[in-house]
Amino acid sequence: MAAKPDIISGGPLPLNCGDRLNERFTVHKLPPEPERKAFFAGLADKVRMLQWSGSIKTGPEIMDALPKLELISCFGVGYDGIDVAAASARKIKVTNTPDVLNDCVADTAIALMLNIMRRYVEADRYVREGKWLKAPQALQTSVHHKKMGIVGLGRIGKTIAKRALGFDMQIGYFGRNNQPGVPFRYFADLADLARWCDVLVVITPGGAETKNLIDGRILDALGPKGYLVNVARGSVVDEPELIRALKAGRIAGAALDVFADEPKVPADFMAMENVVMAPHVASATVETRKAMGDLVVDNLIAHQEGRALLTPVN
Ligand code: NAP
Ligand code: 8YV
Repeated sequence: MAAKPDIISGGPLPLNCGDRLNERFTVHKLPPEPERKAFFAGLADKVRMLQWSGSIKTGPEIMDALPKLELISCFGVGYDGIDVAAASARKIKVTNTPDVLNDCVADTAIALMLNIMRRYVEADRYVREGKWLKAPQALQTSVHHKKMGIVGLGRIGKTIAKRALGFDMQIGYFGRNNQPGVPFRYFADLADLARWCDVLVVITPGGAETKNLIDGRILDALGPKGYLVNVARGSVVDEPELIRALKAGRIAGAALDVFADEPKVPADFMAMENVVMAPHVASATVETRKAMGDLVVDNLIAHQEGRALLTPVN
């Protein structure tokens, strides 16, 4: 039997996806940072593929340390940690896991919106802590018939919009392009969208192009009655400015699945009642993580067998 090809694993895959990987490949686990130089040197002659995460900072140094590299198969639709231009320049292919997570991420965006505007997380604590015995919980903010501004109307943004229509919400969006055939109002200026909407949902890619897209100016345009939901990347929001805006009541509240320095979360957020947080779990269901893991493995196997990649990025 032919030897199994060597690959480097940048992290465990969910459920039985790791078994599928082991059946086909000899898997070398990525060690901690200080050991990586020697690790890559030891595998330089053998490794053509990485089972990877788009959040691992992957630039020319890693690519040059593995001169036989042909494919980086990422777990996740976002690949902001990977220098795709550097990969393309070296004819290294990158794949990600689009579409299979649209529904779960959209569900999470809606859940976060409901939780910050209707304060359901606080409501649960309110009952558990016996506060209801003393007084009813304060009134909340309606969601239905409100205006949702979507920053990044892509695959996931459109899935969020579909759900928001079920709440009879009006939808506007911002992106670099006015998308033909989309039945929602396009705002060429993000501040105009923020001013128009009641809740601003951020679902763009991360990376240099979108860094601090949501800054103090946008938060002020959203205003003291406006809510922010971020399911994109922590880097898309100017976090210190968001903290200042929340403290000063310049916006009404924020619901965040992602943070600038995950898994570290600023202590300021912990103390605020007008913040709801989740530990980057928008896609984290058994069903969706399995579909993502399978796609990662399917791309690796397709490449190994000389077939077309299922979900190429470049
Ligand atoms: P997508 O289909 O590529 O959509 C991205 C959207 O963002 C597009 O509508 C694009 O529109 C817009 N966009 C891109 N660059 C922009 C820029 N510089 N300024 C403004 N808008 C920009 O991607 P997707 O599959 O929906 O995923 C979007 C992102 O969600 C991922 O990259 C990832 O960062 C994040 N995500 C987070 C989680 C989580 O667990 N929280 C899970 C999955 C995904 P234009 O091209 O017209 O600008
Ligand atoms: C994952 C994500 O949590 O797909 C993405 O871009 O952010 C999430 O689905 C992440 O990629 C895996 O850790």
